[in-house]
Amino acid sequence: MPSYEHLRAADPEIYDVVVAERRRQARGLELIASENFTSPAVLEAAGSVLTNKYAEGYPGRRYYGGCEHVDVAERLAIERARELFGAEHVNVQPHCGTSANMAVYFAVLAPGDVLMGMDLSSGGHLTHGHPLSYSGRDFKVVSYGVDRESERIDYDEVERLAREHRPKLIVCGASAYSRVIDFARFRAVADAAGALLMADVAHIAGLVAAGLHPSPVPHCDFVTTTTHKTLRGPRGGLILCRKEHKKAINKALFPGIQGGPLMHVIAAKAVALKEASSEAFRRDQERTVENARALAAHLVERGYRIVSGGTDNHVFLLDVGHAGLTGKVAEKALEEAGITVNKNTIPYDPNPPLVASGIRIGTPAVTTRGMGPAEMAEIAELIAGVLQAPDDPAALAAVRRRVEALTERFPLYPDLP
Ligand code: DSN
Repeated sequence: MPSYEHLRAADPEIYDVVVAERRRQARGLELIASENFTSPAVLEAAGSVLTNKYAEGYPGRRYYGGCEHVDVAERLAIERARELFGAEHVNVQPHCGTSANMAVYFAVLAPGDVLMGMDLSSGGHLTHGHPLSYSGRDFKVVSYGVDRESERIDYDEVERLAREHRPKLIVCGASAYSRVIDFARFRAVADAAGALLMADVAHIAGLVAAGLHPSPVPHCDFVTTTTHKTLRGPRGGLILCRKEHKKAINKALFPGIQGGPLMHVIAAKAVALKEASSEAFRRDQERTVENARALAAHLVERGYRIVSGGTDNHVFLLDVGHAGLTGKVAEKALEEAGITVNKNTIPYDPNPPLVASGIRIGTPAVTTRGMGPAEMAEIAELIAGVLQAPDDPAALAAVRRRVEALTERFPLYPDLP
């Protein structure tokens, strides 16, 4: 593990930031559904000398000399991702999920083409066609949401929209949706509309790798993901695709939208992908889902409303509007008590995104720390304690003390300063 002694000597201010953030992570309850804690091995690869190397191009076809070692890292990352997900082709260079999605769009769409994706306010993502993102600016966007009653994707409605608007590309996948996504049904919709199909599995990639969520790979032309959420790798992205799209994808990413790949991050992705093929990882993903179900059920027992009534995966939305609060107030009060979540719109939310009526809760990070069913009962009690008294500093301080006692029992990176 790095000791940070050089950083401490050279730049005490940044050293202090790193130490303070490490302490925040260790002493708080991390319930942001898109965050996780990488292994020490991933941290070491990401902090290695590979950061010094320029390697524009792809393994064996670089624009720089001296790439013989980073080529090995990139080939290992590609091979491991191909095997883990059963994909025909993998590009491991996207710096993030947004650039992975951009590469797919730029590979197959021209400005003005019709792109169909899930509405952000129903659980989709900015890059699935939101007007503030490049995806909503360059393409003609048709959005689908969830059914008002069931709060689940209405596949008949998706098919109706697709037949009517004939998108060139349909995007499925979400950042705040707690139910299984039926990729086979999306394929049928895409075929009926003559569209290509892309799944963005950034949130559920770890579950897919562990066989706990149906894989999109057999059904989709493209699959994109980030590597740092349930997959528990470094911050970054991946693109999986059918082999006929290999050339277009590689070209769209580099030189299309990115320059030099982050070789230290690609090496760390390789490490994470190796870890993700282990039985221990599979078991952790299973526990992540069990914990999410248990936490949601405990909150329901306490009278809270969960969007769609529960969860099949690692995440759920708690309707705090139902408890007379806003997401903004709930997020802030929970943060003061040492519990980190993010405010999130719920389907058909009357509030704007910066206020929102929900909070998004996820269990990947607490599960990585080793927490299980008993801790989920306690966390539900702590969340309820905050939501019942969001303006009471004494109540929040009391919860914070309990959060610190709980997290002390599950040490995080004990070897780091
Ligand atoms: N920021 C990611 C998330 O929290 O889901 C999406 O980009």
